[in-house]
Amino acid sequence: MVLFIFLLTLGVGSVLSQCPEDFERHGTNCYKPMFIRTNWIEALRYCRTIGAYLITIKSADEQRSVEGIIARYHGSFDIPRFWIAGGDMFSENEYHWYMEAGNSEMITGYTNYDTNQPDNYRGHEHCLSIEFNGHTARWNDKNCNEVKYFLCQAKMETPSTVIGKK
Ligand SMILES: [Ca+2]
Repeated sequence: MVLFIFLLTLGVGSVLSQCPEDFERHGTNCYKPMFIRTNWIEALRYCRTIGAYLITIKSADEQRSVEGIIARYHGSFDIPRFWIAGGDMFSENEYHWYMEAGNSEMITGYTNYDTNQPDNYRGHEHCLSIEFNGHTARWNDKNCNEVKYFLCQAKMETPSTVIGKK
């Protein structure tokens, strides 16, 4: 009986596990393109206000997912440049991902920098962006005050958080 309930819970859980409303699922990630342009810190804040975070790209799979979304909406972005959650504003050339408030981690794994980037051009580039060229969206450090589009990312809602909402 206990095993039966356990299996039932797992079954219900996998059905309920889903992305937040308005987010599209790619693997275990949830993404939402934002059709507004802001500076980097406002993009970071905006995603947090909707319970998400500015996108991180931690694997080639995630890079492909993000490129796929951007490619699909390509015509909707007059300037297809987007902020991602990486920055080295606190220590030059030590890039971190800034996700939830108070939660950051050093970028030590996957990267996809454009040729000769990051270059900290004129000493004023501390926020990471991706620039879509029609096929790929490689990374470049840019001035954090520039305005760019962005995407928010959210975690899939696990069975326990879904049940917890009832
Ligand atoms: Ca640069």
